[in-house]
Amino acid sequence: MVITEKNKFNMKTKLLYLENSYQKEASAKIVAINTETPQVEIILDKTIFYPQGGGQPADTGTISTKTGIFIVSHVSYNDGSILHKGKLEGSMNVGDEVSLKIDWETRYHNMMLHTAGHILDQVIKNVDNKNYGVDGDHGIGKRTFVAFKLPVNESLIEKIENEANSIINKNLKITAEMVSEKEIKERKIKLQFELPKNKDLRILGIGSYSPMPDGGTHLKTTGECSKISITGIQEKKGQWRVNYSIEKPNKETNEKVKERKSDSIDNDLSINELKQKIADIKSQINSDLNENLTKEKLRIKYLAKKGLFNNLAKNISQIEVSKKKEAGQILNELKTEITQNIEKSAPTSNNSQKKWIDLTAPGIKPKTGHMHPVSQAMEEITQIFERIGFSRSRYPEVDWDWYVFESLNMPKNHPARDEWETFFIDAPINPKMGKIVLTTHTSNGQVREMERLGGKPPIRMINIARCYRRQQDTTHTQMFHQFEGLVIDKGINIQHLKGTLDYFAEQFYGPGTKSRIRPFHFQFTEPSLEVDFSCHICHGTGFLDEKTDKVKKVNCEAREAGLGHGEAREGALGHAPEDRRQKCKFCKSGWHEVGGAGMVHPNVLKAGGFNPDIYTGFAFGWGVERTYTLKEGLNIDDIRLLYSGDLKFLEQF
Ligand code: FA5
Repeated sequence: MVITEKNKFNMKTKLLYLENSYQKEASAKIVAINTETPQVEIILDKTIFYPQGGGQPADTGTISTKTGIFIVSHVSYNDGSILHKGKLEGSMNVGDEVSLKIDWETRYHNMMLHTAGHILDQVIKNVDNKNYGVDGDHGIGKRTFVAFKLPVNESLIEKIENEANSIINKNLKITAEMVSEKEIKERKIKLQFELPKNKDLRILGIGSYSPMPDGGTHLKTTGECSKISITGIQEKKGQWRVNYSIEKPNKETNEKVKERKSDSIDNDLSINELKQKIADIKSQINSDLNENLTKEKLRIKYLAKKGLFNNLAKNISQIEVSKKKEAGQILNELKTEITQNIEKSAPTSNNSQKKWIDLTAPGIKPKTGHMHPVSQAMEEITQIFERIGFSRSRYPEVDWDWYVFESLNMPKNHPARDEWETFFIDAPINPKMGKIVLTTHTSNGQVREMERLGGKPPIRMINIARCYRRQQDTTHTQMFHQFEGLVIDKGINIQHLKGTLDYFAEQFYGPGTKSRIRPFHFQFTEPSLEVDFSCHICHGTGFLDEKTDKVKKVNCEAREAGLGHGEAREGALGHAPEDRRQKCKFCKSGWHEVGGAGMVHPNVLKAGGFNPDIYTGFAFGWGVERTYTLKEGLNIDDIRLLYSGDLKFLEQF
């Protein structure tokens, strides 16, 4: 319909800003448009644009469709219809669904000024029990004022300001509602104005102050308003105007306002406002369906975590308690409707949304990962042992006390158990197997492997698994890995063990690396040994100097002659080594300890069903992390780094 001087007052516009002053965006339909006038005029079925009046300036903003954008520069109220005036870029027609957006910053500032005017009205009315005759006139513009019929004495300015600002600090609730003449009487509402007869009225309440009629937009609480100052009192057009301003928001005032807001009272949302918002969403989804938006786009816009539905559903906390059930129902209905609409929407995007592909552009190389260094080490260890006939087994990392301790010749309450700082599982105790524990070592696999083979050798097992102990420092982690070797057959002796250790040393650390065994004690091996490997930096000498090669040679000869390590070094150099030579910081002694070993104890063989008079065996168990970090060139001085999840560290391997 074309807008004419005659008809422009007949088209009624729904005033959304009266229901919710905080609505910044909405959708609506064009009812009439006039492109003949110097400024294009548009009338909508509903609007969030506030028209000039009641002392509050008109909103500005945009009205847009896919085909055009209308820059709103002025809005006026004409007996129920709202006329938006502005500049149209592109085209728009009657019936078009449009999106409305107001300039929120300007509106919010106007809302603050307008609310400040009402606060001043209340204060001045009560300031000295004198009736100043509220004029009801407010102005926001070059001068912002509230008008009275009688002069307000300038000596009262400070008092008025203090009172007004204390209302702000009290953070009182501000309400606006439509009431009929009858309701006003029934609820005994005392108004500051005479009521126009036979007409519903919008009244504004600030805390418990008596309400006043008002058609403007308002803050939800007085606490949102910045500090008020009176800038002068003047007589104009037969009124007495109290001019005022509000403090420009700055960092400090913003903080104060935020504080007041955060401990503020609930901001109520009426069920009608909720219904209006629901209607807006429905009309938006209809127009999106017409646009053939893809399912995915619709889903993101409406149903995603931050989508329109969830944003709206969050408001349910603001609904008055008695209406909550109804609100829940209509929100559920909305969700079902949105879901159904998305289901029947277009499966893919339409052609206009297809993107060009540049076939000549260089490809993007996908990032490839690699195995964790500890997994790489386990792989390498497995292969080294497989080459000499071992096969890999896997045994539980959560196991019975029997396999972890008791079958390994460690009866209950044996003090040797204390060396393994054990994590226990809170579970019923089995009469034979005992408690359940997180395995402290891979030795739990020894008796299990023997049981698996039912007393029939040969056994050449390599068991690599996770272990757990209550330990944490640069060389210990609560979870770590061990690899356990077990060989059982007729005639197995300690030379087989030493040969296997030397073989592994050369294979894993490189040619020339030696193994060393030292007497030790484990309950499950006899004899028991600790195993060391020679340091690749000082070649087993413990010192870094030019004589390293000589020292190495003499040490080897001395070892062959049965001399101790220190004795050989001193003998070779003829003086105390600490005097002149620099100690190897990596090993400090020429050797690195990696784990334990020994000949399987007869009691363990028995526990596994092997006759110790016929069979013998050796076993060893070392930490994977420790064995790995000693490799040449790695220089890892804190094994916890391996489990830090730090990609910068891990990507180096
Ligand atoms: C044992 O665990 C014996 N079961 C080894 C064994 C097996 C001896 C077979 C005889 C026969 P020990 O507690 O010393 O021994 O641990 C062996 C190795 O596991 C240590 O030398 C170390 O390399 C590694 N290790 C132990 N605790 C941790 C830990 N918390 N973090 C990282 N590595 C560890």
